[in-house]
Amino acid sequence: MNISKAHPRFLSLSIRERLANAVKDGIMVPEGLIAHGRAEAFDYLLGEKTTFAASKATLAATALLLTAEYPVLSVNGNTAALVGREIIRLSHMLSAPIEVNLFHRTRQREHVIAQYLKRLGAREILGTREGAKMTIWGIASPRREADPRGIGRADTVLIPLEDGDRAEALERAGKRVIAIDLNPLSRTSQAATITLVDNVVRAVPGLIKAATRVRSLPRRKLVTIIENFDNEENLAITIQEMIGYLRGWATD
Ligand code: PTJ
Repeated sequence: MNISKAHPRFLSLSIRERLANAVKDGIMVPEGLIAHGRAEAFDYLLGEKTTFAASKATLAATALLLTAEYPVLSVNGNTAALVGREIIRLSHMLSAPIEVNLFHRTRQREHVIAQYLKRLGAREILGTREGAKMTIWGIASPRREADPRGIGRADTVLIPLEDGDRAEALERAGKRVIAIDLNPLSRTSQAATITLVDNVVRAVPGLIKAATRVRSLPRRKLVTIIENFDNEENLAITIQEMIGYLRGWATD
């Protein structure tokens, strides 16, 4: 469909179109459309913008990624479809491998997503069935399969659009977890070390921008940024931001 750029919901409509095509191409599962719809509702409650709390989390997450010994970027169908290009750029900036990790895991989808990301410029994609030989215990889905060269040995993992099981299990395995999830109430958001309550289409470009800005800072400054961040407190601020936004509508 040809969506007019003049349409007030152009961005949202074109993202939906991109996702519908990603389902046709086998990158995304139809369930991913439902997940996206729910996230859109949360995005509305934030005014569809990156809030103060999300910016703070983005900075702390960037500091965590830059100081990590072995950061890994995990990618599922929705993430590949929405920000495949940006994830590759971030992976180059951080020298961090990309690993495909799917809830609705099939060999075919792993392959389709890996090929898609390679066409966009990724050098190597970990986590395809031959590589995902390790098990992360405590995950009740095929997300438990991990690549020993990637998430298996990572000390820090970026997990956009996840389910709570894996966030909790990765934390239990001693890894630091950065989540991107528009739902501040989700188990993922609550379990992560740092949660970016932001749309992934803004959050990943935000990480790239922040990394460009702070990557030359001395390590101790980056560590101070991390130490000054409290995820629980930041999620509470996010909920206050939602309430404040709604109050604005109620009183206008
Ligand atoms: O590609 P697969 O097989 O790994 O499947 C991907 C989905 C997303 C279907 C799967 O991981 C799933 O079912 O996830 P959940 O449990 O629905 O959780 C996804 C979370 O991501 C929800 O809390 C959504 O609010 C959030 N989310 C979805 N789209 C976005 C988002 N958060 C930020 N930006 C989005 N665009």
